[in-house]
Amino acid sequence: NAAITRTTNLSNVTMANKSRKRSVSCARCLSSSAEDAATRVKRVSIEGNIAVGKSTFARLLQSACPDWEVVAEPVSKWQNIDSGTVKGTDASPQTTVSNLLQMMYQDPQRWSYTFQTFSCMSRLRTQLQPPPARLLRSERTPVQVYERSIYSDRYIFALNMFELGCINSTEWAVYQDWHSLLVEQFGHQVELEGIIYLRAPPKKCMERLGRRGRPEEKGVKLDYLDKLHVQHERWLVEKSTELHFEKLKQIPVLQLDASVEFQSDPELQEEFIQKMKNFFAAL
Ligand code: UDP
Ligand code: D5M
Ligand code: MG
Repeated sequence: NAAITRTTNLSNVTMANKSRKRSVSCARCLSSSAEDAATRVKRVSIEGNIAVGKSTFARLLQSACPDWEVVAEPVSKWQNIDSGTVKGTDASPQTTVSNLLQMMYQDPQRWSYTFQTFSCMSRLRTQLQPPPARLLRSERTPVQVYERSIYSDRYIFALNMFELGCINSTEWAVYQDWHSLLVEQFGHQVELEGIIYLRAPPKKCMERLGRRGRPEEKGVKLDYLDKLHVQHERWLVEKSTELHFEKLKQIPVLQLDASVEFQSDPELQEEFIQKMKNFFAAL
């Protein structure tokens, strides 16, 4: 059932890689021999609704091939923000830890904008990390796979928060201004060569969300997953979301049907991995 949607041709990809080379070398401070190696590393993100199975799929990829490196979503950072020291009852200082993920779900009007700033900064930080030496030494097609990206932050979550009224029009204008500036300034370092879209009906995601039982997500309703599903479809399938970055408009998208129980099915896993190999080889 999976279909490959290719929205760019290979010559575009080659040209983009050449133009990427110079900025990769200077911004990541690599030697000229490492420069070629870094340029060869492809970067893709796994996108999809909450609990569709991205982390499960990412673990599968990580164990399938030593030339692939998976970068997990920094959820634990959002759950544990060191918000400074306060005086304890015995006058000794105590560290307070905030759970911004929980705060956002409990009071979206108050915390959505703050969450978007922190989520985007933490993803940017990971997208700016140079590839590990193991990938630079690889003889084959080395790939870095990110669980979501600074692009889904904006074109899925922040946009949805704005449409729901949890981010007001002033916050949305400010958000878009600094997001565009960051993407433009960091240029090729934050570009992706491909996107893997794990797709499943929102009801299936709801079922998996319940099974996972993350405490902060207890109040998440099917209606919220429906809305996020529509955002994914607009961006990655219908291509009707207004995008602000040329490269992103051209990006190849591999769509995988994640409604099947791939976690416990070795044959399905093998099928997915073969599709990954073909997709990566064509980037
Ligand atoms: N899961 C499942 N079958 C699958 C894939 C995932 O039951 O084929 C479960 C998985 O064990 C977890 C939940 O669905 O309990 C959500 O998966 P994951 O955390 O990977 O989703 P993500 O939010 O990262 O997309
Ligand atoms: O996503 C992890 C959790 O974090 C899930 O509850 C969705 C939430 N999330 C991730 N990114 C964002 C942004 N940018 N805004 C709001 N909420 C976000 P999971 O799909 O479980 O891996
Ligand atoms: Mg996950």
